[in-house]
Amino acid sequence: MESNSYNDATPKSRLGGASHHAIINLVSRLRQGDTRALARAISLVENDAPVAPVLLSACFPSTGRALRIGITGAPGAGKSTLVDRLARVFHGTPELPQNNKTVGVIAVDPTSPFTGGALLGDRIRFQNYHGDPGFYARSMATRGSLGGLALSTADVALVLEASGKDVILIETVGVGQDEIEIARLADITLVVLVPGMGDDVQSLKAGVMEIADIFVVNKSDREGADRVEQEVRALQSLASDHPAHTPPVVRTTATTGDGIETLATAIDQMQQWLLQENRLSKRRAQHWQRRLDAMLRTELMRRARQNGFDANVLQFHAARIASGQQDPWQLVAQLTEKVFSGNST
Ligand SMILES: Nc1nc2c(ncn2[C@@H]2O[C@H](COP(=O)(O)OP(=O)(O)O)[C@@H](O)[C@H]2O)c(=O)[nH]1
Ligand SMILES: [Mg+2]
Repeated sequence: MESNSYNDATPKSRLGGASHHAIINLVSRLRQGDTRALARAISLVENDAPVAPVLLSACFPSTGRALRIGITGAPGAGKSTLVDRLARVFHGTPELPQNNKTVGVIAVDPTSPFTGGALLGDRIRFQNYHGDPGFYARSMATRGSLGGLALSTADVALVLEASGKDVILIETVGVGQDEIEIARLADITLVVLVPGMGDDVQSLKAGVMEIADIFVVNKSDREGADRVEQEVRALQSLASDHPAHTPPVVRTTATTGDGIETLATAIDQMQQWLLQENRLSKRRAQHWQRRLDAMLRTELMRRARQNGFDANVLQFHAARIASGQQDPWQLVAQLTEKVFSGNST
């Protein structure tokens, strides 16, 4: 799971054989709309290649303008279908250009990395955009490595932003902490519910409820949409976490497109709200605070591994600790000292 290349600290291997110049060149191509360069850069970042930090820093100055929208919900709730509809609203289609915004999509579904219906579905749904530089969709295939899924999704989003996309849609399966972290990358988070979950709304993870800016009741063509809506409203009236903003509940039928315009309007209103009183900046600063923390932890662990704190060494020490020959607290203090002094002997 972890990248072993981190163990080798020579400058060449840190760049994975690619020169600094080649990476800068790659970034300048992706910024100009070269889709192949974009795909390559995303792969490097997603695989946690040693060049990733150089690449990301080269991308960073071209970011910050895109609107990032997270779409989270249970498997099969219709997230991908919604993402497809939203992409059409933002980007338009060749027949119906509409807003003409450029759109990037990241689909994160760790439960079905390669063979999942979602990925196949995405390919089919998005194929009419092939060759259009204003649209790019990518499924995250891995769990991410050293820094975890949330961090690698954040990095992929950054690269997509640098390619000049106006809107970035991030689809995640809203189950665990990882997914909540991913949703927190977004400026605006949609939580997708479906009829039939009825009382289950109450069992939704507290974290998922907290991150919702907009509730979408999808599959509203099915019976029970009003029930789900009532459940959400009931929960909202109990919770006072959102004094300034009560997330609206929007009903959709993603398969037919019913309610999508209403949803797009709700997103637009949310964006307007965020632009008032510096709310968006504050939200992004909070995001960066969490991300910095994660980046720092990743880098410290990388340095620790470089300094000999790899799996074998760990195993060796663990055996000694277990048999009482070594004190783990002293060991950790010594190893940390070693990392900070940069002494890798
Ligand atoms: N009846 C109905 N089916 C839907 C709706 N939205 C999506 N679906 C179907 O639900 C299934 C799962 O959709 P998908 O978008 O892949 O869900 P995801 O796993 O949340 O991404 C597919 O067969 C969709 O066609 C809807 O509004 N109504
Ligand atoms: Mg999906």
